[in-house]
Parts: sequence; structure tokens; C-alpha cells
Amino acid sequence: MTNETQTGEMTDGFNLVIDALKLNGIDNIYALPGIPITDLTRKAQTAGMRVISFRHEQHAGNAAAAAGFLTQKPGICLTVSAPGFLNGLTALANATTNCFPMILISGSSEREIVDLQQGDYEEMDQLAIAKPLCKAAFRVLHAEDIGVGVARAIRSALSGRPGGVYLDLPAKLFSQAMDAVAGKASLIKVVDPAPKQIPAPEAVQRAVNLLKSAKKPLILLGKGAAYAQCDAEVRALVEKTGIPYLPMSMAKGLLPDNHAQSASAARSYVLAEADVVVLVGARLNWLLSHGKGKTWGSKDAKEAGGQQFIQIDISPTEADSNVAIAAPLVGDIGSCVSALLAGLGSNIAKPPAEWTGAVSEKKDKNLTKMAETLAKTPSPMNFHSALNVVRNQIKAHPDAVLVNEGANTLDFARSIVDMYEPRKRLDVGTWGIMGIGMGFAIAAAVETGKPVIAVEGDSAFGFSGMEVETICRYNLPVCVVVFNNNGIYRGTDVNGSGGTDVAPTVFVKNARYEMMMQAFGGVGVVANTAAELDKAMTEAIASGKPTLINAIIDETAGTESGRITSLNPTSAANKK
Ligand code: ADP
Ligand code: TPW
Ligand code: MG
Repeated sequence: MTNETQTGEMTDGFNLVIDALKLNGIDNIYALPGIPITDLTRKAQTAGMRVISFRHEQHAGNAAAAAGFLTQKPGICLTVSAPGFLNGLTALANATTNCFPMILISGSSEREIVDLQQGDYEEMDQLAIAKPLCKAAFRVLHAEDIGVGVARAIRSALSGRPGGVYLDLPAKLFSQAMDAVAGKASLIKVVDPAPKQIPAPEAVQRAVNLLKSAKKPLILLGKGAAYAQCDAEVRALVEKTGIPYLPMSMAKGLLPDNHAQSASAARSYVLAEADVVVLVGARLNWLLSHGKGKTWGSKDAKEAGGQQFIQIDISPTEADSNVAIAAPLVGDIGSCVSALLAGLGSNIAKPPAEWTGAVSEKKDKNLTKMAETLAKTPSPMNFHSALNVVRNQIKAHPDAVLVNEGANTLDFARSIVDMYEPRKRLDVGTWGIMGIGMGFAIAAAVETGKPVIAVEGDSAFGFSGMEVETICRYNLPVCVVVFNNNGIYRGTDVNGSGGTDVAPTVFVKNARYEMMMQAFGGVGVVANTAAELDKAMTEAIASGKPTLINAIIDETAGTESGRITSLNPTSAANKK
């Protein structure tokens, strides 16, 4: 102990947690108060942090995850013990699955009582339960270790492959007092939490050689590329090589979707025909049919020697997870893309015109067909006519953030609504999880200050619908559009028994979702036509007022499971 620690001024666990977060540039907390963290939320607000208080922890957790994806700082979710912790855990696991950095901080009960299972208030061994569901989990027992605990949590969330971290703070910690000067000295400002990782020169050369040999190259951009915030490098890779590219859902807008090299409208063609595919922050998981099967490798492609992959990823164990990767490039996307471009030299040969011409031809044909469909104005609206309105709104407001969940509402929006700027599309991600809607929308509004448009299936909206009160309370510029087709996938299912209960996928007909927003002082509108939807969205974006538009969609228009019908165990595709 030095003399500096003898000032007589004291600090405590509450203040040290707040100071540690602030020291590391974390300004927002997504929380739900209660014992033992009520005073932490109050004190954080008093200390100048923005504390967004939710109605359910899962949505606070989803907000933290989205904040992490958007800002490259771990989003913070703060909950009470056992039930609050468990409510936040789904979001923590989902963040980890999606490689979003977040920290779930939960208060916990007394260690001695929990460990002897003596029945404390909200008793639960939270650390043990969290561990398998996140990237790292830590517990702090002493006030003087708070600095280390927060630093470890931040570094774990951000370094390498980003993910969710759990930080367990027992109730007793918060009131522990210690000398203020010593406390301040115990805090750590994390230096370079996500260090650049430069790919090895021979790995770069291997990738360069393979790419140079390609006759039908394709670049596949994933949400890792969006997260990495090296937009200029990614754009340079695409434009300098002239290679057609395909964005995964949340990579849309890294380059504008109307870019000449976008192959989105020729997706099945390029996946089947490409000979060398450059994966940039995208995993070959179910969303890409695991890199094999009918989606990949047409007969022609197989006869021409098959398909080979270059995979750029920060995780050294991602390569070969589904199919052989001929040229893995391990490192951060910015460094890998720059190294690849440097390796290709200054005079990069464009891909053969036969390939780019064939892709353009397919694309133009499909775009013409889509334009015809979008021009129709059926009554009631179907997914296409309603999404055409959203498409035009995003075109007019490219800086708006689009949050999207549902089945048909998701799948159609992904292909119909073009994005023009990076990190403007937030959706159900790797799990295809319902319930991210309002949490993501709130974080998008809080973190970016831009208008937010949440396009929600009526079922999807129900998972987080109560958070419209949160949106109204903080007066956030969020326009929720509920695609109301009276149910999950469609509103027309019937009870197989002939009984009086409705079918499991059917909801109350003609539900008045707009009244939910009105209940809390926001604007609620019904839109029966495309013109009404357009007017309501225009007004919502112009006013910035919390708005919910109940968009009435033909209840017969959707298909079972949207576009993933084949994953349903009873679908024709899975019957032998
Ligand atoms: P998508 O669903 O869009 O295909 P995935 O979530 O499957 O994307 O893949 C994202 C990948 O990006 C993960 O494998 C992750 O390790 C990787 N990743 C995330 N951040 C970076 C980064 N900064 N540099 C390199 N790779 C990254
Ligand atoms: C946490 C299963 C996938 S999509 C969906 C459910 C329930 C809702 C589809 O209906 P919605 O969309 O939103 O009305 P639409 O346009 O087709 O009518 N629980 C969780 N996650 C998932 N994915 C489900 C259930 C599901
Ligand atoms: Mg629906």
C-alpha cells in the first residue's frame, strides 16, 4: 500500500462497476432493475450512462447483442438473479451463435447459501449454467477485482471471434467498500481489445494462386464482414477484381444491393456454377446448405473440376467445418482482404466475360420478373405488394435501419428490400430466432440515432411486443410494421379434429395491433392498401414518433415455414 491510498475517501462495488465500464468507453446499459442491481441502474444513470430499462430481459439482451454488432463495443445487458438471468440467457446464447460481442451482467445470490443449496432468494448457480452457452464466464467476489473482471469480460467478448460473455456479480460485492484511490488504480482500460491478425504470407499466396486460376469466381460476404467495419477494403476487393458477389442477409448493403456486380438475383445460379468461392466472414452452415448438396456444384461445375473455397475468417477452426477449404486465410477481414488484394497485384485480370455475362443475363431475367410481381397492387395486400412499399421507403431513406423477423415476412423482405449502406439490416441471424424484433430496434435507435423500421410477422412481433412501451417511454424513432396475416405462415389452417379450438398456427382474426402502440401514447395506424402503408410509413419517418402500422396481408398468401419448408420433418423433401 502506498500513501496515495490513505485519502480516507471510499468507493464501493457499485461505483467500481460503473467506473470500469465508463473507463472502457461503454455508455449504454440495457437493463431490467430489481434486487440486487436496482441501485446499480440508478447510480449508472446518475453517473451519466444511458440506462434503457426493458419489460423483459430477453429483449434487453437482444438489444445489447445488436449494440455489440453495430458498434464493435460489447453491448451490456444487466439483469437480476435466477429468473432475470435465465431470461437474458437466450439472448446471450444467440449473440454467441451470431458472433456478436455482448456481456450479460447478472446479480447473484449469496455464494455460501447457493453452494450449500440452502434456498436463498433467487438461488441459482448462474456461472455454471452460463458457461456452456457463451464464450467465457467470470465471477468477481472482491471489489478490488472488479477492474480485472470487467477487462477480462471485454477482451473475451471482442477478441478473435466475437461472442457473448457472462459476468456474475454477487449481491454482496456491490456494497463492499474500499479506498477510492486504490479502487481507481485497480481499474483497467483495455488496450487493443481486438488486435489485428495478419494472415501468413504463404496462406495469402495460396489463396491468390487459387483465385487467379478461377474461371467462374464468386465472392460471398457474410455478417462477419459487416461487423468488421472494413467497408472500403471489402468494396475494393469486389470492384478491383470484378468478381460477382453475393451478400448474406446481414451483409446486404456492404455494397449497395443495386451494385452492378451483385449476384443476389442470380443466387441459385452462381452457387451452383462458381468454381472458386471466396467466403468473407460467412460460415458454410445451414444458411449456405453446408457448402454441398443440390444447392452447390451443378453437373457442369462438377465436370469442370468441382468447386473450391477460399475462406477468410478470424477463427482458425472454422475451415473444413463442412467441406474442405482449399485456401484458408486466418485473420481479421480488413487485414486478409488487403493482403489478398496486394497479392493479386496492380493489374488484376477481370473474370472471363462468359461468366460475368451469364450471371448478368440470369440476374436481369429474374429482376424483370420481380419488377412485374412488385408492380401489382392486389387487394388485400400480399407480401410482395406490401414489401414493395418498404423497398421504396428504404430507397428514399437509405440511412434507416431495417429490423426484420418472421417467416414469409422475413424471407420475402430479404430478397425484395434492397439495402444501400453497411450494417443497416438486423435480422433473425444464424438461428433464425423469433423475438429479436423490438430489442434490436431499440438498440438500433439508441446506438445510431437513425430512423428504424421493424418489419415484423404478426407471430414474430408477439415475442417482444410489450417493448412498444419501452419504445414510447424513450420516444425512439421506431416504425413497427406488423405484417398481419392472422397467424404463423398463414391464417387459414384448420383444426384437424374438427373441435372448436383454432389450429395451432392461427391467431385472433383482424387483431388490432396498432392499438398496442396507441396504449402507450404512440401512433397506431391500420394499412389496408399499399398507398395507406406508404403514407403511414412516410409520416412515421418524418415525425420520428413511435409508430405501429398494422398492415393487413392476405391470410392465404404465405407458404409453410416461408422459404425453409424443406427443413420441416413432414415436408415432401424429407419423406422417403
Ligand atoms: P452469415 O450468417 O452472414 O453467413 P456467419 O455468422 O455465419 O455469417 O459468419 C460470420 C463469420 O465471421 C464467423 O465465422 C466469424 O468468426 C467471422 N468474423 C467475425 N468477425 C470477424 C473479423 N473481424 N475478421 C474475420 N472474421 C470475422
Ligand atoms: C424462438 C419457429 C419460425 S417463423 C415463426 C415461428 C414461430 C413465425 C412465423 O409467423 P409470422 O410470419 O412471424 O407471422 P409469416 O409472415 O410467415 O406469417 N420460436 C423461436 N424461434 C423460432 N424460429 C420459432 C419459434 C418460427
Ligand atoms: Mg404471420
